[in-house]
Amino acid sequence: MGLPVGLLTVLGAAGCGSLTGKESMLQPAGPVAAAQVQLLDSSMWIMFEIFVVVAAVLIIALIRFRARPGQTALPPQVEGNNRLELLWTIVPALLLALLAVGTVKETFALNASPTMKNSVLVDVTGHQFWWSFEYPGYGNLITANELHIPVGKRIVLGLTSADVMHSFWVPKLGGKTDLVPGKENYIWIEANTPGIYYGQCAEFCGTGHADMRLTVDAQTPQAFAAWVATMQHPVSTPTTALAKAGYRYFAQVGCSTCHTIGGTPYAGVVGPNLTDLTGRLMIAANLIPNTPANLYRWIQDPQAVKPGAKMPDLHLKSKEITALVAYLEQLK
Ligand SMILES: [Cu+2]
Repeated sequence: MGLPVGLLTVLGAAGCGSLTGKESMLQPAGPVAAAQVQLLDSSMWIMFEIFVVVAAVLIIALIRFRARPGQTALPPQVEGNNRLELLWTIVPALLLALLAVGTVKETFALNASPTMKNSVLVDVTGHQFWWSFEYPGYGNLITANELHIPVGKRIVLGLTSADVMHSFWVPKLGGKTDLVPGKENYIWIEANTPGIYYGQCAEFCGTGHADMRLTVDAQTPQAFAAWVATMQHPVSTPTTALAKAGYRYFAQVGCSTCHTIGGTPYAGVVGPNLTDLTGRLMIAANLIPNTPANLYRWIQDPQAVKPGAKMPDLHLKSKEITALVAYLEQLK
């Protein structure tokens, strides 16, 4: 990382930490983000050098041509200087051309298509205010808000929206690209090392926009294969009496109208797919940790947890919520 971007990082760290935090694009963790920060770094360098030259010329002019004591007349007025005019036209043009070369080169390198070789395709759909991830190459398995990917592999994302415009952005891996209703945009990302990478919708999409978060769980190929296997054979049959009651309530009170649970007849598509719910770190699009107490709170009054959430308050009784939580806690 160069000096200008380094300075920016220090300033950012002193201000709010967002430049060095878990959503820092200045700490790339994959080739796409690395190429993008490289581009930022080179343009910052160019601008930093221009700043130094302009500031130096300004300071010299201020000192050298300042008004001296006893000087009353105006200094000689000059107008036009062909050599200077040429210089400050050609130099910026050359610098911009230099930047254009890098930008165009990276734009082509980062171009993605669903037929890209040696890649995993994931169809991403933005919803107010959560994310759906579908894997066409793995029997169309679907998950929500936590994208699982194998490390060291190109992940091609086909981005679209079910309602309004959203924008996919995982700063440490790359982005940001719009999800437009009725259109599919393609980008690719790749993670170098296993870990959790944090992202956020980057296009204002309504009340719940700030809480439309996501994570990318980059896994070793073995761990990813294990996750795929679990998803393809989900555990969805309730075992305890309470969970069995929860399973029935899921249809009776209306949860199944919106949610799908793999391995059951529940196939709603309005809300997030809950098949691997216990495997998720967070709920409500990565807003609160996935604990039974939080799940209870969320089902009881979604708006109180996440203002603007489309999940309705069904005015459920406490015994219904307790049973639903018991059932949902068994899903994996
Ligand atoms: Cu948004």
